[in-house]
Amino acid sequence: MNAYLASVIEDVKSKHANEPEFVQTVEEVFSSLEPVIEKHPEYEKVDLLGRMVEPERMFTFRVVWMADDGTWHTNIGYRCQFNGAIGPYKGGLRFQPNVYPGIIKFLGFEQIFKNSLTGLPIGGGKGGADFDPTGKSDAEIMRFCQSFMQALYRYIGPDVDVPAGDMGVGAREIGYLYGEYRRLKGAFENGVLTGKGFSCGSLIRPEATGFGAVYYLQNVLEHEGEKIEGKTIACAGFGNVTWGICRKAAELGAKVVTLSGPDGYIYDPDGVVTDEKINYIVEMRASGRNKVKDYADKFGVEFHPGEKPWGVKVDICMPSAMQNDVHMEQAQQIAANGVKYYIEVANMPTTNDALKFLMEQPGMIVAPSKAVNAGGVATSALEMAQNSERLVWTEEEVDKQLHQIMNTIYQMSVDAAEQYGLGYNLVAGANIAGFQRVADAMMAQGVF
Ligand code: 2IT
Repeated sequence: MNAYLASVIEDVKSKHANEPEFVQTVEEVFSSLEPVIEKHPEYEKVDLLGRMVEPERMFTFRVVWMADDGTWHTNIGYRCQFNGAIGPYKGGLRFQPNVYPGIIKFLGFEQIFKNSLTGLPIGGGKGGADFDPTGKSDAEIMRFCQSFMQALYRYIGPDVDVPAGDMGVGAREIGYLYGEYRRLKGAFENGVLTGKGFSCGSLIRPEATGFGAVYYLQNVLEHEGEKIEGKTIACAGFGNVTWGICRKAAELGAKVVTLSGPDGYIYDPDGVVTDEKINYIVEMRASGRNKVKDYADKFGVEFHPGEKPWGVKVDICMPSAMQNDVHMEQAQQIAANGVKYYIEVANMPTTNDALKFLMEQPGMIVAPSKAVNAGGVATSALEMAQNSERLVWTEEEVDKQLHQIMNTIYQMSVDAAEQYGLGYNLVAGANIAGFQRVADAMMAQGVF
């Protein structure tokens, strides 16, 4: 491996051994960059890679809130403003008990390259809190969000840093966060947050990640001379992203046959295709119970407690739950089932060894999450654009732009891999194309 690249990876490993997810994503992205670094010796002179793995700014803050029973609780809030070379920091907030700096930094690092791939002016950022929304009342969620924003509002803004949702943060939380921001600032700066569910949110933003993933998938299928109609898809999770995939897949004549949760997975051979089933996903999520078994109980389908859905024989796997869902064991099951399309959707859903194994399977096509799920943040950038011009675009307009952006991301990835002689390699292509735009902007802006 290129000596400079190897030394930066070694440095990250030794400095951040206590942040394994962050180390994992740096290794994953950098493993694709060798030909680019070889071609650009000038990067080493200004330590471009060493600067890229160090956030421009990252901070924690105290979030204190009162539970309904009058007791007070303290959580840790985070915001990582990782790279602002191509635009205001942009990326979601994750509320989940396992949030710690390694998770925030892995998500922030991924976000840099994902946001770059969209072609839009958005830098990379991420944040969140080690707060568990499961079972919390609406009033508790509101108080938590208000306290979170009291600590964060000085450090964000429509031209500075624009948070959005991620796991545990949806339109309701964004509404409460926005209300508190507006109250503190005394101004209607609606571009400070995206994923707003009220008047100035973008239409199609809730659907965008799932719709975008299916648009990307269609490009892959077309490359293979296949169509989406009639295909069976295994999904994981039952959040906003999986919901969007189910909807678009059903509309195009394909069917999602598995969903999963922390309690296990469900198998619905008829597919999550009717409005009733698709709407029930939203209901299950909103209940705060976090149990996918509810779907099996309601629709009388199989429930497999404590298991993951990756042993089910399908045409396409779309891991859409969370990081490191697919380990070597599941990757081997997927390969043994003869699955041809492995389309990552959640941020880093595959361990690095499992990803390498899947990419080596003859005939299997692997697409990386930072490209496949970029439709979410791309539509957030479209929401920022609408907020700046004080207009709301039609559903058709947003969907048309989203579709176009996904097609471009796919094509840019294909072209970047080909340009460096790597063949049809969507993983390397996305890493290279995402990297190049940020690298150019950093080189142009001087060394800091
Ligand atoms: O992982 C992601 O891209 C997101 N959670 C969405 C970020 C955004 O700013 O819409």
